[in-house]
Formats: sequence, structure tokens, C-alpha cells
Amino acid sequence: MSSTREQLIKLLSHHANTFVSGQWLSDQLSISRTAVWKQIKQLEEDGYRFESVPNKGYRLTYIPDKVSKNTVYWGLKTKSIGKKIEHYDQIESTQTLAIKRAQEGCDEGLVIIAEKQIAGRGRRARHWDSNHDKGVWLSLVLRPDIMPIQSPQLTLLTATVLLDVIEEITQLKPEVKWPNDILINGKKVAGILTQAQAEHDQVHYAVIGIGLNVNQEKSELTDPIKHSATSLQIETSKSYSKQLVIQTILNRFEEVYFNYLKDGFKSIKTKWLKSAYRLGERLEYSINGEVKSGVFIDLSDDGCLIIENDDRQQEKLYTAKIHWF
Ligand code: BT5
Repeated sequence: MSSTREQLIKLLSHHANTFVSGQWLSDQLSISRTAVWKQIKQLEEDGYRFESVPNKGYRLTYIPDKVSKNTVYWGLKTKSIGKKIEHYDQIESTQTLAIKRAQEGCDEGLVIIAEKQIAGRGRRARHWDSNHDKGVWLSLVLRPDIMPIQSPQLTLLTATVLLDVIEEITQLKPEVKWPNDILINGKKVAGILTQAQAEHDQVHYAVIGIGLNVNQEKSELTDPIKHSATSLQIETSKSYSKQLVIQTILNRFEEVYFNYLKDGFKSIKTKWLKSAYRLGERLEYSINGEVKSGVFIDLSDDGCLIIENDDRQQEKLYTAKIHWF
């Protein structure tokens, strides 16, 4: 069931060539005329524009393509993911703030979104290029009832969500490079950062950071990622509504996450493997300084890569010690 605001926007959009009266809107939505007026004011705050004429009513003249708390809420079909959203024009890192909120005891499903990050980060404190508003930079807080050893599964789960979302939006088929990169045509379009806090046999919280390059032009990619990164715009020559991309991610995330909590990791693993970069190929990897080679054959339930080495033995790789190229 869509919210009153969503219905109001739909009604106004369908009648954008004409004026609709406050009374008609209040009848359609079963709310008072004052409530209609308040909703219109809120829409204006979010960048919607109206022509309003006494005795005639309202006519919608402009819909913003802008991410805000409200514009994201309107398209959300979720029960918990994104039920609370904090949106910032600029922040150090959504991840750092989401971890703080998780430690302060926020509910599961809080999403922090930023237009720009001045200190966006990847794993092991690597830099994440996001000091501009061309991508989706968000972190979400989960409180899953899983064992700490399972927390890497959340990264793999998120990867399958991004594979689906990118395919739905662009019709391209991205790949996932273990453990946390999403690639299109061999270049990185998105990265995932999972940070969990656990004690004994229980995860207290997990914060999932998602960075997805959306509207960058090729000329806007700078060193050191100039040749290794890409964006949806570069791959399809189209620009995308970030607000729609965010809604699609959150809607899909909740569906996949709830299924995972109910049915476990199996279907995620199957899906992940279908799009796995270089599955079945020979890779080089280092263990304790020794360089070995073997075939990437599978993924373990704790999120490790399984390699069959030249002695036909299976090795589980926990850390990213693989020489992909
Ligand atoms: C990641 O780390 O790929 C995880 C990135 C997570 C970013 C999100 S954005 C929202 C949230 N808030 C944060 O502060 N972070 C999360 P890692 O696997 O360590 O990859 C980092 C490497 O990716 C860098 O060393 C660069 O080589 C490359 N890189 C940096 N920025 C990039 C970008 N925008 N697009 C593609 N590659 C990038």
C-alpha cells in the first residue's frame, strides 16, 4: 500500500496539465483539506514546484531529481530497511556515522546517505573516492541474529543485491570479484564494506557500506582509479536518478536479507557463484609468503574462496591474498 504522499504525487503527476482542487484531492486521499495543504508544503520543501490558483487548485510543474529523506521514503516498500534515514549533503563517511549510531543503540534498518564524503573509506582504511555527488554512498545498520563467523556472508549477500539492482536498472550483467567488488566489463563499479561488532556467539550489529558509481563521466575519474573504475553512466551512456537507485537498493536489500534470515545462505551462495569473476579459472595466490597456483572452484559457507591446488587439495582463503591479474 503506497503512502498518502506517494498517492498525492501520483494524482498530481497524472493531472499535470490541469489544475486539481484541494477538495478533490482531499476526497481522493480521504484526508482533510488542511492535511492536503500540509503535504503540498512539504513537497515544496523537497523541491517540488506547483502553480496554485485560488478557486482552481494546484498544478504540479516540476518534480525534483534530488535525494532527500522524503524523496527516498516515498518509493520505499520496506518494513525496516530505510524506515529511518539520515541524509547529508556532505559528511566525512556514512560508515563512521552509522557505526556511531549502531553503538548508540539505533534500531535495525537505519540508513545514512551522503551526497559527498570527504573521508570515504574502503577496507583496511583505503581511500574511497566519493568527494562528489555522482554516486550512491550509503551505510545501513543491521542487527542480525547470526554467529560472528557468518558475518562475511553479509558482504556476499549485499553483492547479490547490487548485481540484481544494476542488472534491473541497466540491463547489463555485472560480475562479483571476491570478496567485495562489483565489476562491469572488468572494471569496478561498486564496493562493499562490512563492519560487524560481535561478542561470544552473537553479532551485536553489522554496518554495511555501499559505494556505487552512478553518474560519473569517464573524464571525471581521476588517478589512481582512472583505469580500474567505471560507472553506470560510462557503461550505458545514460544518467540515472540516484533517488531511484537508492530506493531500488533498499527495497531489494530487505527482500534478500529477510529471506536469508529465514532460509540461510544457500540461495545467496548459488546466486553469487553464477556471477563470480574468474570462477573455474586458475589463480595465483600467496600463503605465508609462498606463491602458489590453483583453480578457483567454490565459495565456503563462511565466505571464503575455495581453491583446488596443483596437488588436488582444497585450500580455503580467508584474506585477499589472490593475484587476480
Ligand atoms: C571497498 O573497499 O571497495 C569498499 C568501499 C565502500 C565504500 C562505501 S561508500 C559508503 C560507505 N562509507 C564509507 O566511508 N565507505 C562505504 P576496498 O575493497 O578496500 O577497495 C578500495 C579500493 O577501491 C581503493 O584502494 C581504490 O583502488 C578503489 N576505489 C576507490 N574509490 C573508488 C571508486 N569510487 N570506484 C571504484 N574504485 C574505487
